[in-house]
Amino acid sequence: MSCRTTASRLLLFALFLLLATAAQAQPSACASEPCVNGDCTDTVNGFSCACYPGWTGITCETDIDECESNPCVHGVCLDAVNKYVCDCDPGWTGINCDHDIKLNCSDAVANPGLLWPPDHKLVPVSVLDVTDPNGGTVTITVTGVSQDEPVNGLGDGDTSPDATGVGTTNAAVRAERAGNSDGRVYHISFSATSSNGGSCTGTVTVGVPKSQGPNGGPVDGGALHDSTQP
Ligand SMILES: [Ca+2]
Ligand SMILES: [Ca+2]
Ligand SMILES: [Ca+2]
Repeated sequence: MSCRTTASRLLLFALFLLLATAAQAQPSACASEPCVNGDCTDTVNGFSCACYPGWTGITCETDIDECESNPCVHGVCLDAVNKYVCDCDPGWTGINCDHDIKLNCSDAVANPGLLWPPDHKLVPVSVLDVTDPNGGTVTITVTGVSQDEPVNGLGDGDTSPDATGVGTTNAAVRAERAGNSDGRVYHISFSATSSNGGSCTGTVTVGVPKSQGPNGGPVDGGALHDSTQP
């Protein structure tokens, strides 16, 4: 090894030491912890921040507004860190308040469903089995009553009206039918609302057989006559 080469190497080594010392003397830009909500990395020009989820900005100082896209279809959006929470309007549920809280009126039944004897008395009838999957309290309102026989036809006792209770929780229908027909069927229409805000509508039927025998019916001829008419 020549003397000159050795001198060159020593010079290079000295230069390296000098540079290394100078670099160490430079204060770290990350030392002051500029990234409020993120991880800091020193760069040639200073620092850069890798923001935690939900934060943005040069120093990750800004909480991203996750409500900006209006994700809550039927409710108020509350911004949080890296998420949003929807405060749903009554009657709506789901993460985005886009699920209608529907009641189930399709399984509703009248109680009682059959009336006997046909003594022309008005009998209170309840609507049962309307369910709220969310556990709310269900309120029934009778919206109309109709029947398949005339309100005051032949052979039915000359009474009218044959139903009351529209606008209230329970209907009352008359225990009668035409003696010369196939039995009477009342159609009680109702609406149901839940304390959760859901609602549905439905119809239940109440029958008055012609007789108690196997062929006594009642046979439903349809909702032809308004039972509440005089
Ligand atoms: Ca946010
Ligand atoms: Ca009648
Ligand atoms: Ca009938």
